[in-house]
Amino acid sequence: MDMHADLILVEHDKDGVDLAFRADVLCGLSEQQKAIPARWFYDLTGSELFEEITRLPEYYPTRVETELLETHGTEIARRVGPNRAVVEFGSGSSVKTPLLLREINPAAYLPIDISGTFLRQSCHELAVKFPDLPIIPVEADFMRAVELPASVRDLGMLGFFPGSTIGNMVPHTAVDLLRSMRHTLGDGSQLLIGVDRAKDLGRLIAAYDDSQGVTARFNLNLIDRINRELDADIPRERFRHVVRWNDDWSRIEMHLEAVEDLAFVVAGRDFFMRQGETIHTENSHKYTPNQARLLLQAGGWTPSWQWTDAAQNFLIVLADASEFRSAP
Ligand code: AVI
Repeated sequence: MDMHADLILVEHDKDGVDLAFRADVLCGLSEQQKAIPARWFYDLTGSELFEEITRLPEYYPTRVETELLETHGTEIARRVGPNRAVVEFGSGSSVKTPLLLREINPAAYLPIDISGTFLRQSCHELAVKFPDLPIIPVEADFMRAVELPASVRDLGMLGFFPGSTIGNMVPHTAVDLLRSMRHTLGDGSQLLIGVDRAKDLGRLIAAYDDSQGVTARFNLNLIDRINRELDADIPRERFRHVVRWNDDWSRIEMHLEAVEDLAFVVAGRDFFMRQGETIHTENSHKYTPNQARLLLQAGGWTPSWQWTDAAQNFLIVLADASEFRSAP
């Protein structure tokens, strides 16, 4: 296997505290509307809980997107063409990534992830399934443009961003990311991206507030992580998982709501919360197909084809890197 690794970007203090995590939590808890970026959900327990979420009957996105890749794999392969380098933004899913790779017969596979641990693990699993495919892990923050190794620069590129993770970003951040992807992948590249569709509210709320309480545990696990890693004493049992639809932003929001007035300490700093006050922990934007295409256009991508399911739950869009033009 051809290995390439950029320098790791995560900084820790002498006690092993992730400095970016501490900064985000202290800053987020000091705001009027308390908020912590959703990326901090994914410690080991959070990642396991997310895997569990993807198997829940109410959580349709993973299932539907996988079915779309299965059903339309041949057509996706025809539109993409062979011998591309597949650049996945994230460590890769154990199901969806092999499905795509098997169909399109690429020249190389490059997953980009900030977490070296997840990256190495998923590359190892893929190398077993695809022994002849050059797999080149890139340890980097894909929210910024990433310089890909020289060995693949002459290949046509296909970016792959499944899972509707784009929906976890507010639109201006989503557009910034799409532009970074455009820079990373270069002229002549393509992007295959999964987007969750706007739909019936009952269906959406159920997907984020499941009957087995797995999503609630996923949300509350953030408190456990803060307590464990940032020397904090937030009383987890005094919080409840809350899911709201924000119509102005067309998004599901997850919050942690204080069930009574609370005081706690995080990394030596005192915080207070009133009963009913919340910590906003996640946004999951839902797009109509037109909105999704507009978002891609704004990010430097011209949609060329799209696939959706009969129930219109989920959308996979294939787009070409737009030519740079200044007018009108
Ligand atoms: C990772 N992301 C696309 C998931 C979503 O649906 O927004 C995260 C998630 N949060 C709660 N359930 C799933």
